[in-house]
Amino acid sequence: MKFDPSQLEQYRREGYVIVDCPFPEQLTAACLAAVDKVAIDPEHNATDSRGNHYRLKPQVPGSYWCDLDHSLCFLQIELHAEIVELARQLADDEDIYFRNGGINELAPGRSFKWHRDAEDDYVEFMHYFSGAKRGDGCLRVIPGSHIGPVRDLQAQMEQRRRQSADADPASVHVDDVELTGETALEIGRHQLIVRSSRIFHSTWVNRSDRARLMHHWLFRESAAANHRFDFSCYLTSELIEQLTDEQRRVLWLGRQFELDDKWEGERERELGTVQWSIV
Ligand SMILES: O=C(O)CCC(=O)C(=O)O
Repeated sequence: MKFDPSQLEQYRREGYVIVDCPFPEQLTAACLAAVDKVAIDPEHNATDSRGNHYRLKPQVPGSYWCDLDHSLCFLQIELHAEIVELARQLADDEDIYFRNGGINELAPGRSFKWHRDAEDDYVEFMHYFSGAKRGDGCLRVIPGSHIGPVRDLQAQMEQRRRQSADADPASVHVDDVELTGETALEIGRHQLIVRSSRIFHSTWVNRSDRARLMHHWLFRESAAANHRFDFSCYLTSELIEQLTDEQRRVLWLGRQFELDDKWEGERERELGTVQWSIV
């Protein structure tokens, strides 16, 4: 699958586009079954210091990674042939690599505050497993904010937070301030948000009584020195055997490359302990 010219134009202009999932719903069902299998009572999830794994215990206390992020059923979506084709089209590079995936399980009463993920521009895929509406913490974006600096938006955000009636507007437990031009990306369960890493975004507070699951993942162009993992050290051979040659290619398995220093601390803490397999 490729983006058509109007989708490409929207992505370049607004910094995002919404498409139907180009993979079968059974792949999502398999991920949800895996979540049910490993989820624990949130009352007992004392090591989720990142606030993104409500019922999903981190493999190492304080880590971003639970048992599922790069487990086989999640990789089958992250590295689905149609997804890889879309990512290659946007990067204009056949030799892209999968940098990492992740799961945000947004707890009831929590939100993400306004931010930009990175200054580098790359494509991120976001799949809200049950869809997302304002009431359960959908994404808020400023269309076009992937272009240029976000200094003015940050200044507006800070000024509005100072004027806010909320005692602590920077708290994840309150809706962040409304910004000029923002739009809420309410989407269905079989849709994907494809967006630039640079778009300024936040979420509404999840006001439902259930956690809101969002699976997201990203690719980098071959020239970007931004490898977070050498996946051969983190994926079991049992899992790797189940992947296609094309999927192994996007993981850059068996290739030599430098890892990005940015995640050295994470690697020291997790290498040899964190691993993903078939759940
Ligand atoms: O969980 C979400 O909906 C948004 C998370 C977010 O802001 C991010 O992944 O950068």
